[in-house]
Amino acid sequence: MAESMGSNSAASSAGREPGGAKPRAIALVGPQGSGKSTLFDALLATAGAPPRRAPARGMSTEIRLGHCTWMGDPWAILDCPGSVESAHDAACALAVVDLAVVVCEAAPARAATLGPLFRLLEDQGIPALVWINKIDGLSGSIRDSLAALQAQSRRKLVLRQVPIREGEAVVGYVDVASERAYRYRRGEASEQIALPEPMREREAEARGELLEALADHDDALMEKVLEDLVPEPAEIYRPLHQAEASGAVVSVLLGAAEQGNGLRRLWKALRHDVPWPAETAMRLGIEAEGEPMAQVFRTLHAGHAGRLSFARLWRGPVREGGSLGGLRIGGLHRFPGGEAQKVPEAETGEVVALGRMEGLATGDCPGAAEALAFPAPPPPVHALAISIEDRKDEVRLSGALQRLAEEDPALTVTMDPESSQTVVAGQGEIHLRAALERLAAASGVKVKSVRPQVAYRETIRQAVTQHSRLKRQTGGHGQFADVKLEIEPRPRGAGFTFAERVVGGAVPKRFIPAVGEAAELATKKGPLGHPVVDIAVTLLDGSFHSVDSSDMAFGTATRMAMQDGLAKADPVLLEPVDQVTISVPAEYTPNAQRLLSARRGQILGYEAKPGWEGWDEVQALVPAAELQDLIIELRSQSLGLGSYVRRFDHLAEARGR
Ligand SMILES: Nc1nc2c(ncn2[C@@H]2O[C@H](COP(=O)(O)OP(=O)(O)O)[C@@H](O)[C@H]2O)c(=O)[nH]1
Ligand SMILES: [Mg+2]
Repeated sequence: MAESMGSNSAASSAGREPGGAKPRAIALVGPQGSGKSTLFDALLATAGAPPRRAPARGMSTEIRLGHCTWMGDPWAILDCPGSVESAHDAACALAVVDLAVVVCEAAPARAATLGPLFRLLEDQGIPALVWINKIDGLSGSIRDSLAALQAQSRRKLVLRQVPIREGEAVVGYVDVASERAYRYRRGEASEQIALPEPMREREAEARGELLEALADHDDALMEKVLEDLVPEPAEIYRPLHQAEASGAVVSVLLGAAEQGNGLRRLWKALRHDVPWPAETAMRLGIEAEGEPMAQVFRTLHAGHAGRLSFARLWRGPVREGGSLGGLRIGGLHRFPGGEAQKVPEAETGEVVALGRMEGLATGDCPGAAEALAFPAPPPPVHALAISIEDRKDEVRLSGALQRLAEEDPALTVTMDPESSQTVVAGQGEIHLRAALERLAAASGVKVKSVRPQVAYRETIRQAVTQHSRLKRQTGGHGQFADVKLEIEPRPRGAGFTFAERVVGGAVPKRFIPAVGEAAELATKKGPLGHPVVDIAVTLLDGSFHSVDSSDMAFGTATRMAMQDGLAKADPVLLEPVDQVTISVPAEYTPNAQRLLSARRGQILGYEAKPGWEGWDEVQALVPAAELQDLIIELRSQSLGLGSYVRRFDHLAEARGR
């Protein structure tokens, strides 16, 4: 018999109405290379969605959306990129789905890579299910894998399938809830077999754990467990749906996406366990009644299709040409098998792309009276300055840059007024490289990337008195001004001051403001080429000419005095020093400390990261110039898990640079 698909058709009624089931949405998330895209294709194929033209595998950096129908229920599946640098894209998608399918491998040594994802799901209250993929290559016991995963999850993980092995190879599984055994068949539904005798004990153990986990949340089941009675399947499935929807437990399923193994079992679990849009709406605080409302989780400029706003429709229906939150819906697209297709309307629960809705940004909720949460982009950890070969491309480039930032909230584009550099900052080297490639493709402009300039400053270490005289005779009317300035160092952070101690009107009052302005202007660029900070300038004395003196003449004389005076006052370079907080799993804390010390960092200490069991936060003061590639090395020394935040702390003398 084929893997049973309809046996438990008395599904929960929350989303079912006479008109049929409301569309549900899931996101496939998990580490890079775990098989999310393979699973995405396999789920769509198993559901009979039209095959896609090009299998877009490999290093996926974009979210993919697919629509399909499984046993009469409509679904949207989001294949999310897995790299840490794309984590914000995944977080945006997770904000609008009913459940996350965490795709991972049975590799206890790398279980820690799932920590941040589990934490996000827990903190946001997003229901989840774990799919341990590549079960065809399982080495070691599934028990060890589960224990390693459990160590990363605050939610209780319950194993729903026990692998059946012949030698080392996994050839099938026992379904723990139904106690049925199945043998995998490549690319086909599994075949039910008799429960192998040697499996009984292991199956009973897993079943005991499942029941115990559920009994904690269900009194009726608790009674049966305590009395050693065998519960009916429905007595298991109902509390399972509830415990999963509330995030109390996370089911763990097994399979091999590439071999097509375990897919129908996964579909069945999705069908029964994934909360309905109405349940998710309740979780998110969305009113059931009201005008149509959607939440945008991604914005894309899709060539001829124009600007697409991918959104979950929390309250429908909407029609093409109709309006949403006062904006006209220029188009509606669904993605059967992953290919865009125009549709006339969309209903509550659907994930659709809204076409040409100007002014709509990622995170917006057109039509909402309620305030919905949406993840804030993480602070940038890597930056590049871009330069173009041809200045006349500037306008085209700035338009493309704006679209790029709009598509990717984890990317910031700023113009550094000091260096005149356009600085693109984001989540890592690959993130920025991909962004610049998209930029070049979209704008047709050749861009080069360089290191962003560090905002050096300079100051002086010695007080000087500088006398300067301007005397010019050009024809009749001349220019005359004479100033004597004292230039003194001030403490770090004290800033610039100007004062005067002129006696006897040696410099008339009316010229003194011009001296002060010129002195301050001269700090814009000091003898070392950087802005000068923390100095006091005092006008001590001077002289003037009743006809030839003017504001301009006193300004010029002051500039000369500043230029000469600063150069003689023992100028010194000041470099910005940032306070850096690295967060890493505790086993990598020594690596983080070593890395900071090697970058002229002054370690301030470390402590347990609040709310993150097993993680530390290492604090240090590090020169900004040393932070440019920090994230690359940090990740390579922490299984990709380390991250950091920085903020300017102070300026420090950089002698000998
Ligand atoms: N052995 C095995 N390999 C798989 C399985 N599923 C995916 N892969 C392979 O794992 C690699 C990464 O898959 P992909 O779907 O691109 O991973 P993603 O980064 O999570 O989207 C590819 O080479 C796949 O062929 C599976 O079930 N078994
Ligand atoms: Mg992928």
